[in-house]
Amino acid sequence: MEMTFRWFGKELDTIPVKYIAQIPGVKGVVTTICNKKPGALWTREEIKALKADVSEAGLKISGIESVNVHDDIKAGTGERDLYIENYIRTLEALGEEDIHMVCYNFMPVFDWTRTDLARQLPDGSTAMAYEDEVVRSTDPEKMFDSIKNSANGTIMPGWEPERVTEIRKLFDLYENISGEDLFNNLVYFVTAVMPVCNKYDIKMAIHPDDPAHSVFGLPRILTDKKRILRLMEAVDDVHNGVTLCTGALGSDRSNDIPDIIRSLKGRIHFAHIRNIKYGDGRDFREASHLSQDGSFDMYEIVKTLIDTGFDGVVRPDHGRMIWGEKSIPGYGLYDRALGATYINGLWEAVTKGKRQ
Ligand code: CS2
Ligand code: MN
Repeated sequence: MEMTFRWFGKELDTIPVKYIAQIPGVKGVVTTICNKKPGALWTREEIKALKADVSEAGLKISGIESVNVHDDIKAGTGERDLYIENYIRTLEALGEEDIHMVCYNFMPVFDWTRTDLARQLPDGSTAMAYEDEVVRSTDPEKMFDSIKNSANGTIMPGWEPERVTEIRKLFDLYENISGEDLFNNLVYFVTAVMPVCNKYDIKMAIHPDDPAHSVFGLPRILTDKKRILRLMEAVDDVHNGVTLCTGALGSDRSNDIPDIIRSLKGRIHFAHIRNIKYGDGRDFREASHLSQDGSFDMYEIVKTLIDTGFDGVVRPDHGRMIWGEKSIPGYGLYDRALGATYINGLWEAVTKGKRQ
């Protein structure tokens, strides 16, 4: 596996990329061109500049997270072919620049959703949390304000303040779109990008919906084993793969993550490894990566990845905010670095244990 760290680029991220190079075992970053709107074309010059920023620190780009998909593609409007064409040309530019893994999601309107970006924990750290009742009773436009006010002065990807003006329009766009429509639009998109992915050996890695159920009445389709496998079978090509995000999938406590890993053998190209702690009903909060701090058995998750021959890109996912750090919520340096070290430790132990 290739241990990496997510980096939002020098303009957006609070963390200098050279600090990432100091985390034991981290050889690459997954990154993106910040401020690129979904649907916009990425040029080779821009990708080259991003590569130069990363290689200056002695690191490589292990993959892109994310090339975001325009809502016209998700909703399947008459404009979608135009945006798909841009996506294909972007993949072509990435392939030419020797980048071979692209993470994306197919969630309508919003990326991940949390109701609290800085829940206070007893040890003085803070973590992001999700309360279903808050989502059910909050107008999405209001969520923008609360996110802006608790984002430590940073911009939360997906919750850029200017997006609030398009929210009404976006909700209208999905008014008559069922989960089945969304799935068909996803298959249409994936089918369209497969030729360029095959040409350049680019592994597409769809991120599951986070949380793994519908929010604000919008359809959500990548939530469990059955639905993910349906996508794998609909476009049965190794380049149509998955980002195994333990926290996103695990937000539905009926999801058995090791079982999902086994069923996706060969199709997991990227793993987001993190832990969450369940509350009542659908509620949860994020936790440190350690098994003992959350609801998942991290040893079993790592072991199942290794047992099934997973050899892709790994990164720690959201961390807590500790040691007084102020950063993009979920994306501080310290707790994620501890997470990377812990995952590396599990990996070494499982790998050596198997040899004995
Ligand atoms: C990430 C997602 O922060 C997160 O929860 O795992 O935002 C992820 O980058 C996107 O859904 C992928 O497009
Ligand atoms: Mn994730």
